[in-house]
Amino acid sequence: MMKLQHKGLMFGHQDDLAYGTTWYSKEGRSDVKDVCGDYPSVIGWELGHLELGDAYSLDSVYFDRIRAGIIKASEMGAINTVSWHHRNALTGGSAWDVTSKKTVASILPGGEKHDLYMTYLDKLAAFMLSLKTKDGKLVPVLFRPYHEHTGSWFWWGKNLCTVEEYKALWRFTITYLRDAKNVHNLLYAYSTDRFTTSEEYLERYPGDNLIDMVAFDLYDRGPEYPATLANCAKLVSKIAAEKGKIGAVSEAGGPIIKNTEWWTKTVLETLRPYDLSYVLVWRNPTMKAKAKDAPFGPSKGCPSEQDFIKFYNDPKTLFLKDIR
Ligand code: BMA
Repeated sequence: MMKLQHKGLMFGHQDDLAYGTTWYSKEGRSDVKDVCGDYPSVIGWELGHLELGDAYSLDSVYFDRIRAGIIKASEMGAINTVSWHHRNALTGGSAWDVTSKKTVASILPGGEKHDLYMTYLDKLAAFMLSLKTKDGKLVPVLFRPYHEHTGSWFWWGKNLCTVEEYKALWRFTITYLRDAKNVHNLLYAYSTDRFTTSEEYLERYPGDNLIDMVAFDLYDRGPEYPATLANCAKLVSKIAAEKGKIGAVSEAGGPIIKNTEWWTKTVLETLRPYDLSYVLVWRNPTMKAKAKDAPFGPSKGCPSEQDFIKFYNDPKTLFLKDIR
């Protein structure tokens, strides 16, 4: 990934192999491949509800399928990244439950929910250690928990915990997974939401010894998007270069039904000047199940299909065939 980040911009898609706008769980199928004939080079997965011991995720994907998909993607030569919208251990609510400012403190050592949090991590560790190829090799995964913390919509967000508590959460989590659970197949990604300065970006950064990738999430919600995306991309690629880390746009998404040149004119032209590892767009919920969520990736017959093919054909973008 360090070398590829100077060669081009990889394309990622959340849950790409799990479901698409019109299908669910079909071996080998991908909305992106339906459109351009190639798979994304980065595949995102979500582990929310693994901590509950459930059979399937909060996005209705069976964990057995996620495991098989991660292994398959790695064997194909793709990079896997995993997010985790795990539940609020203090209130019992979802990751979006921001009713208490004590959740982070409660799961840290000494806190009333610390033991419960360790059971979450035990389940996570077992899952990560089960990611083995046929020849017994552990699959490397870019793990990206506690993201978008410069906003305050998750229980780990900026207004819900102190800087020290947030850093301690990372420190404890990584140390426990690595030293107590012997998990060594993870790279750790720090990923903010929007920010304007390097100081703001790094305010809650847990440290160079813990983090492998510096990234940010940014969705297109209006005309200021290209300028904001350019500024964040400029700052993160600079921080990545200075620290010798991978830099990425860990989540993006735009109004691709209305803005049919979003792929080339907005994303590609804005990110072209920067050496970033990848841009990942969020999921394509199956229309029937979640009609309220718009798809962020392309799909066969969607209005921006031709523009996505242009994006695919541009030498700057790297899909699976480009990195194998
Ligand atoms: C959000 C939405 C939700 C989803 C969550 C976790 O951005 O897509 O529908 O449950 O991510 O993947």
